[in-house]
Amino acid sequence: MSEEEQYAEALEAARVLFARPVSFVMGAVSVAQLPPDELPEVAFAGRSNVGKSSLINALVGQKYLARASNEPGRTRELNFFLLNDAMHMVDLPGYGWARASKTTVKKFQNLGRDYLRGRPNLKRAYLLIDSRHGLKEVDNEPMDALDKAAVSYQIVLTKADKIKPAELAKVIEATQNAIKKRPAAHPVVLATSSETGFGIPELRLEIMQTCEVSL
Ligand SMILES: Nc1nc2c(ncn2[C@@H]2O[C@H](COP(=O)(O)OP(=O)(O)O)[C@@H](O)[C@H]2O)c(=O)[nH]1
Ligand SMILES: [Mg+2]
Repeated sequence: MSEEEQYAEALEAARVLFARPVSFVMGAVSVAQLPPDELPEVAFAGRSNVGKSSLINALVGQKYLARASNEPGRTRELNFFLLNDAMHMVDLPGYGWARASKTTVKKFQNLGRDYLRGRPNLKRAYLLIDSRHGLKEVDNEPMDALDKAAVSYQIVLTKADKIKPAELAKVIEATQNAIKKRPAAHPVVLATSSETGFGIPELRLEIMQTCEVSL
């Protein structure tokens, strides 16, 4: 089999995995409430409104599994989703939401941070960044924390449909350059659109391989 055929086959396996049953497990508001850490897990982090919930919905091909909302304060929990009884995906609380009170914001950030630091079965965190904006000052804190905790993370650009392909290529390059010296960052920056499905099959495959799930 040629390399391309092998890759096509792997993408197909990932498509099948993400079409398997998926369910909402729970929303945890403290680390004490987290479900058992037996299954491999990936988590999605990023600013409020960056497209975390939409990306999870796009991955599993469902519109309403993760609640995508224009009201960012409503997703203040760590939301756990179980795929194929084999792995968890976790929708983390968004950071950098100015409208909630300072203490509320802090509390949720701490929860997300405590989770990211101390979860033994977390295989990788996906840090979502809006394609139109690229990395911002506010994104440094989570990257610093992940580097310090030596938690593997990869940047996923979202809403790629909102900019031209040439601009997207520039943002990918600038982002890859910006993270070069970050020890826990995956060197490859992925680009996705939950709206068009661009990049979704490739991300499915990444997650499947990261969690070492087989069909
Ligand atoms: N055009 C476009 N809009 C998106 C995309 N992903 C999310 N959105 C929109 O961005 C807003 C925030 O998305 P959401 O998933 O709730 O973000 P979250 O707060 O990070 O969970 C919603 O209005 C989504 O419809 C995308 O890939 N393309
Ligand atoms: Mg959300």
